[in-house]
Amino acid sequence: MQGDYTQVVNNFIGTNASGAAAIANLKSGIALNFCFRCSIGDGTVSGRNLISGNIEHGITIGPIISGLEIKGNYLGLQADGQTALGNTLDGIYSDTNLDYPIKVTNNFVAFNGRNGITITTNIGVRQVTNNSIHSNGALGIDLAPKDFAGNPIFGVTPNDPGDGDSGPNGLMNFPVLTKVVAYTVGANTFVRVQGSLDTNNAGANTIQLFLSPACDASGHGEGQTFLGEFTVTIPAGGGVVNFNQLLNVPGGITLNAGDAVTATATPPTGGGTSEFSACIPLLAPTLAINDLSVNEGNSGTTNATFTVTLTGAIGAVDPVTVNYATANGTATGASDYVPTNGTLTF
Ligand SMILES: [Ca+2]
Ligand SMILES: [Ca+2]
Ligand SMILES: [Ca+2]
Repeated sequence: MQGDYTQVVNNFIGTNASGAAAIANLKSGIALNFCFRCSIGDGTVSGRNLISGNIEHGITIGPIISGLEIKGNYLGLQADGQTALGNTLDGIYSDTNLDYPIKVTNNFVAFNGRNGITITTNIGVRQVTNNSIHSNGALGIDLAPKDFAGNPIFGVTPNDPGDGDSGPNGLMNFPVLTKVVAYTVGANTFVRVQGSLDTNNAGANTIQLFLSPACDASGHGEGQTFLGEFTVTIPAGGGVVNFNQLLNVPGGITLNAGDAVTATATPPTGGGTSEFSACIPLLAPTLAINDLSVNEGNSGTTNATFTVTLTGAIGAVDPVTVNYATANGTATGASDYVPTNGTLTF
């Protein structure tokens, strides 16, 4: 694809007319080469492209000579948006060495044979936000610097202290999640997320949080469901900043204890996004009360002590309050024991 102001919308590329089976292009579905002000998809359902089943990548980004937007497409899925029809290699393979920004937003990138999105070159910012990325063969987002022979080095790129390293997207450090807890309050669902970001990108970095049914085999994310975002302000000169954020989760998202939570970090003013963080399991507070038996005896009273244990909660930041009351079983209130009730706060 070349030319000026080219907009690609509402196509099936690499599939049959129903979008349910591959009629593969022998290379990538779309290859961009010196495109000026081009866009693929426009973020609407009617403008969505289905780019699946191709022999190489869904989209190969070669040299571009202005900003590029890839928005709202299916890459590696059938037209139903759920069933696998992966491109053989990556959903998106970005290999342009020209300093123009790329925005990849609101796409569904799944079931591709290798990475969801690969970013290889050291120049330009490649912003990857608000996508659903899951079930790809390797990583969700892979910042893949090239070796001396010009071949990308794939795999999780570890964080470096201070983030002074350079490479694709500056090898932006991913957030480190330490605890994510789900809370339901009435009809609202929240997550409390704790962790840290270590980078030299001063200012408001955006952390996006994602949920997946299971962690990727790499131990790091993909991210199937976007849960929300917040910013972490890094001081001038860089540093490690801890975060402790309560997010209101949009309706319609089911949170299950044990789901894999991951995050990405995007530097201020639309900088280049990190790889996904390591996964941590979503916690949900649970209460347990010990079993107890006491000998009634024939006179006097015997105290019965019940221990209520709370696990999976944050603690003082989000106190948990629970009502308790005794109820009859084999013992009867008033004649066998003194009924009681009250409130416990942890
Ligand atoms: Ca990498
Ligand atoms: Ca880094
Ligand atoms: Ca860096």
